[in-house]
Amino acid sequence: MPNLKLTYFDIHGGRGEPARLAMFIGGVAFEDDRISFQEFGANRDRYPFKRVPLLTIDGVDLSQGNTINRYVAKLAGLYPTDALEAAYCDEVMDAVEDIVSQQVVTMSIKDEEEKKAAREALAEGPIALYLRQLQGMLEARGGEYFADSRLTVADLKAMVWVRGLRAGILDYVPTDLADELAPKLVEHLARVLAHPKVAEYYARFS
Ligand SMILES: N[C@@H](CCC(=O)N[C@@H](CS)C(=O)NCC(=O)O)C(=O)O
Repeated sequence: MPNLKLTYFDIHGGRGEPARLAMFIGGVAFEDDRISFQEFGANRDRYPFKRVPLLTIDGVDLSQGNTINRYVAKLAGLYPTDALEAAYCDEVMDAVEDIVSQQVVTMSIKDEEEKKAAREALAEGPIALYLRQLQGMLEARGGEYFADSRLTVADLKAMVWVRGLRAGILDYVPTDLADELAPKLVEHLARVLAHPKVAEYYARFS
């Protein structure tokens, strides 16, 4: 097994969280390099594209959250070997990445009224669309997991997004939006959080 170090913010969400979870679930040893926003700012130039997450594999950098997710999920046994199931898994991860990118745009809005308007439009438009669409995909795959009829890294990526919405990480986006528009995704969130290793992972931080 290569020597692995995952560098990401010290938060329970975001683009680095699915890879941390996947490695923990699969018993893949890694250095969990949690950095503060200040440390990131001071070392920004060291990261590829000046962004994180960053996975260092035997000292060599690998960037891009979903690329990292796929790689570590293969090591952890959380990525389908069947080509079509792998595509279903990728589809969900890329869809979540789409909506996260749209959310991030609103984070730099300084004016509070402007931010409120942008977030309300986001909630009514893109977030509602992605919640409904992802719920439809889950139902199309049997209703329990997004791919391979078992827990995969796609479930971790979707869970982290829905968990963040319900936790209120985005001011002006109602925390019950997922419950209202996509109750099956909320059930999915509960299912993933109840996985013994996921529960153990979050219990370490409470
Ligand atoms: N396409 C990249 C985007 C990475 C990204 O934007 N990361 C954010 C944190 S989640 C970041 O480093 N932001 C710092 C900045 O934009 O200055 C990926 O999927 O990993």
